[in-house]
Amino acid sequence: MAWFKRDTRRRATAATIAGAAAGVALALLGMGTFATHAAAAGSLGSAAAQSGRYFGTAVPTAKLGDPAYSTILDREFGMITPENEMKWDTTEPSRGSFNFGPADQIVSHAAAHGQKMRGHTLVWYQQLPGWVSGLSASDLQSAMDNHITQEMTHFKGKIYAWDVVNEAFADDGSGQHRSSPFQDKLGNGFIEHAFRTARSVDANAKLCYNDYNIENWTDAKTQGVYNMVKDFKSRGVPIDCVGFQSHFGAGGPPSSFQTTLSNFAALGVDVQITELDIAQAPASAYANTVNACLHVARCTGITVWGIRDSDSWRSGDNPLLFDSSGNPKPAYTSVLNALNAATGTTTGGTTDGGTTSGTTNGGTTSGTTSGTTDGGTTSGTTDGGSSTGGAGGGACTATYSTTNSWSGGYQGEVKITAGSAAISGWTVRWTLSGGQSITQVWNGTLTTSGSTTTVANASYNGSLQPAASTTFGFLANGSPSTPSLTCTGS
Ligand code: G2I
Repeated sequence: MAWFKRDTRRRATAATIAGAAAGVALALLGMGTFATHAAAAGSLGSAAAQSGRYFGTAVPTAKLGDPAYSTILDREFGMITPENEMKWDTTEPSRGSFNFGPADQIVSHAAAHGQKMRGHTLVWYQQLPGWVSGLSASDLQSAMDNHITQEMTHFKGKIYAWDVVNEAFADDGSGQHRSSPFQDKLGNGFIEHAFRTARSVDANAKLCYNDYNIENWTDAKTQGVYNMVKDFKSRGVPIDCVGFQSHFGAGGPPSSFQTTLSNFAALGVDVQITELDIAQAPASAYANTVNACLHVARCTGITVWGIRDSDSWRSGDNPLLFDSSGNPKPAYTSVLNALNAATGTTTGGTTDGGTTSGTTNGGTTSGTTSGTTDGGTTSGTTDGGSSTGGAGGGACTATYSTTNSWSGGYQGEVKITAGSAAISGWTVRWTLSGGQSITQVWNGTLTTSGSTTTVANASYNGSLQPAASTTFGFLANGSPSTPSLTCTGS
C-alpha cells in the first residue's frame, strides 16, 4: 500500500504547505543562501538549471534530421544521451575496428546547441557484438580494457558522465550480479576493473553505475548495488555517480524513491535519473519522480528516455512528455512546474537535502495515483492467455499483449486484474516457446526455471483492490507468441 501512504502525505492543507514554505524560506534566509525568485522558466532545461540541475533526453542519430524533433530537442533539453550509438555493437562491431560516426553526429549536434552529453554505455551485456562472447577470459579482459580505452579516448573532453557499467545486477531477488559474458568469465571483479580502467583514461568525466529496478529501497537489487557502491567508496574504487533508470509503470516511482536517492547520495556519489518514462505518463507520477530528485541535493539531473511518445522504446505505453505530434502533455506541465518551484531550494549542498518538505510544487500533484492504472492500450497486439488461479487466496486474471517486436526480439506486457476480492500479491506463470528468452522485466520480479517463467509482483504493485489492475512488462529474445498465463493471487 505504499502508494496510499504517498497520497496521504501529499494531501496537505493549504495552511500546512504555506507554513512549510515559510519555514523553508526562513531557514534559507538564515543560511544566507536565499536567492531572488526568478521568473518561471519556459523550458525543461532552463527550469532545471535554476537549481543547478540538467534536464536531458535520449537521442537516436536518425532523428536529428527531423526538424519537428530537433526543434523540441534544442528548445527543451540541455543534456543528451545517445540512445544506442555509443553501445558496443555500434562502436566496435568487429574486434579492434571502431565506428564512432553515428555518435559523433550526436556529439556535434550537442556542441552546436550548447548541450552536454552522457556517455551510454561502455560495458553492458546487451547490444554486444557476437565476437565478444566467444573470447577466452584473458582475451575478454583485454578486449574490455581496449574498448573502454578507445571509446573514452575518442570522446575525451566531450562527455559529462559515462555509464561505465550498465545493468550488472540480477532481477531474481538475490541481490547478486547477473550472468553475462563479463561476469561469467571475469568474475565479480569486472565492475571494479572497468571503473579503474575508465578513470585511468579520463580523469575528468564522471563515472557512473547505471541500472533499472533499483528505485525501491528495500528491493534486494537496490541493496546489492548500494553495497557495491559502499564497498567501492570505502576502498577508493573510482565511482562518482549512480544512475537510476526509472522505467516506471503507471503508478510512478515507489514511495521510497527519495529515500533511495538520498541513501545513495549519502555514500558520497551524485545520483541521477537516467532513463525516465512512465506508462501512460500520469502528471502526478511524473511530478512525484521529479520532486524526489529535487529534494536530494546530490540528485544532479534528470533524463527522459525519448521526446515524443512515438520516439519511445515502449511507445505502446505513451510514457513520455510529448505526444506523437510533438505537443506537450499534462505531464510536461507538471514537470515544468515542479522544476520551477524548486528554484533556489537545494542547490550547492554536498549532503542529502531530502528533508526540504516545503518545496512540494504548488498543486500539480493530484493525489490520485493508484499504481493500478490500466496500461493495456497497446498497439498491434493479440490478447489472450487469460486464466484465473488463487486457491486459498484471492483470484486474479492475467492478459498478455505484445507491445513491440523487431527481428529477433519483442516486448510484452501482462495486465493483472484482481477478482472480486482484494489481493496483496500476485504471481503470473507461463511456458516460453522455443527460441524465446526473457532479458528484462520491469514492475515485477522474474524467476526462470528452464522454459517456465514466473513473474511475481514488485514490492509496490502487489496490493490490488477488487477488480483493480496493474501491469508488468518484459523484453525477450525470439518471436512473440500468445502464452497461456496462470495468475495466482495471495
Ligand atoms: O531497453 C530500454 C533501455 C534500458 N536501459 C538501457 C538502455 O540502453 C535501453 O535502451 C534501449 C533503446 O531505447 C532501444 O532503442 O535499448 C534497446 C536495446 O536493448 C534498444 O532497442 C534496439 C533494438 O533492440 C534493436 O533491434 C534496434 O535495431 O534499438 C535498435 C535501434 O532502433
